[in-house]
Amino acid sequence: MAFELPKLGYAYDALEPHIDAKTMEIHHSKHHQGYTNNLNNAIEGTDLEGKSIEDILGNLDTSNAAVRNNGGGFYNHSLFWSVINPEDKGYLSGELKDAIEATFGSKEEFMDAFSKAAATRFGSGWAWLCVHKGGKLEICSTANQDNPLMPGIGCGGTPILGIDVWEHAYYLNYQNRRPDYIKAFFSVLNWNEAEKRYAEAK
Ligand code: MN3
Repeated sequence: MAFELPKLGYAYDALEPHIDAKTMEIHHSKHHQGYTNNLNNAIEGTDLEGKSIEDILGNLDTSNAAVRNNGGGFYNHSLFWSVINPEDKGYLSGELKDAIEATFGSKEEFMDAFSKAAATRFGSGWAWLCVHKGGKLEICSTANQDNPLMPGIGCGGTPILGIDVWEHAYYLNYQNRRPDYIKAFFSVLNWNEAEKRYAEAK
């Protein structure tokens, strides 16, 4: 069973004005579709075929560039679409609120630290909020399409929030103004999804 591009569950223009429809359309239908196709090609006929993406990334041979880049790209974007889902966004509450306040002091201090990780990732990559077994939170960032699930990349745990800081994620609307795009991300962030992922992963 090959991997399939996940449906967004909302329209390409649903995040306007924070993330524009053209960026969403190209990002989902071209970039994410490309990672999906290339991942399927990379695992076809190998012993990775039929495994879950979490299993593939968690046991990744990081010297396998095709699976590393495209498996990461497939997983990272699937997570990204879900955490910017504009339906039923909710607000920071419950166990995740408690954990964020215990780790970072406040929601605002968490947002500052996460924004800094996203802004200072040189070149293309992602910033993440991860949860370790037991519930401990950590912010980190990864290069390219690397992911905290991958072994030995210095950023562990299960990602529950992620922001794509590749230029293709924001350049049409924000050009070089990555900090403005990071602010926009928080305007569309789906806290209910983060809370759900926290509860499942902790
Ligand atoms: Mn992207």
